[in-house]
Amino acid sequence: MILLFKSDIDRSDWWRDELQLRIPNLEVRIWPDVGDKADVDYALIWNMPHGEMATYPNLKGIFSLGAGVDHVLDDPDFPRDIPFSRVVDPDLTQRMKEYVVQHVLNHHRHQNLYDQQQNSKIWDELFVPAAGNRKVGILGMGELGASSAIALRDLGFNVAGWSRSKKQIDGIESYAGDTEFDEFLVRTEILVCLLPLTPATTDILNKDLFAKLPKGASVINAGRGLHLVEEDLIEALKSGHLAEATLDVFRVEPLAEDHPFWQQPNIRITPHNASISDPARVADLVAQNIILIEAGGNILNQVNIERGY
Ligand code: NDP
Ligand code: OXD
Repeated sequence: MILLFKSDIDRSDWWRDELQLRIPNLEVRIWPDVGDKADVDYALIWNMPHGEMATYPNLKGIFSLGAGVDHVLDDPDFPRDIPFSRVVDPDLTQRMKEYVVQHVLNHHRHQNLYDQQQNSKIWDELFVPAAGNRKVGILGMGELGASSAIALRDLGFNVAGWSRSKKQIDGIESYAGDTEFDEFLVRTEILVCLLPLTPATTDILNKDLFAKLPKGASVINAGRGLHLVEEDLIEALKSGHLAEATLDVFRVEPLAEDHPFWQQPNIRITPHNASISDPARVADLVAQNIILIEAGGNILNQVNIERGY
């Protein structure tokens, strides 16, 4: 049995070891060293060049290396009839929860301003409202958004979420669809984007959205870079309407050295590390799905290709 592996991060040996530990008869071929493409049964991939996946005639299953699948579905030639899964895993969720809590707390407690004050040796205590009076809003209430919302609720924040369908989560206000979008935005002081990238969500973090947030709001984007219209963010920060932003994902990654975001004192940048797939955990999921496919069953965490996430 042969699995094709492609990642942007150079940890192929680690992945191979974890996969072979679970499926000893699995041969792992690291892209682009794939040999005869007709031999390949499965693919575990991230950011494959467009057109490539259509050139493997005998694939039985494709697995995304991450939770997001935009890196695959933006390929017009992607074979849509083959079972395709993404990562849904408590460890990946935990890491995202940590990121969201860390950066919501940074904004809530003015950490960015204190960092700037420290650089200038300024001792100036800034008022922080009680968590219960701080309104956090989560765009995208799926695996990652809902868990992050619950973690923030449990810290005492006033939390709401926005998604396509209504959610029933204790103590978290649910807004759904276009008709409830504005109502969600006007109440949100710290906005966290955990949406998947689809045609409907591309460029969603734009000047119209920023204008609906209350003055002084902050934005955290851990979804995808293409959610954000970068020049609109810079404008909203420069005008003072938005106070700060934390960005983990960018339209082009790595962020270019001459990108204006690096110079913006009220933008905190992290290098797409909000969460990450642990090879041992994902190898478990891949092994389970291979067993299910070989037995003729349905795979776990199947992507709804029509919906786009
Ligand atoms: P899910 O598919 O579980 O959740 C997606 C959520 O977004 C759902 O609540 C869905 O609504 C909502 N949604 C989708 N489209 C729309 C829309 N048009 N309008 C309103 N709501 C919408 O995804 P995950 O939580 O697992 O992951 C979310 C994203 O996080 C990934 O796609 C990826 O881009 C990003 N990510 C980033 C990482 C990082 O390190 N920065 C790491 C991992 C993921 P509904 O529930 O009604 O379907
Ligand atoms: C993912 C990511 O989608 O790391 O898992 O961005």
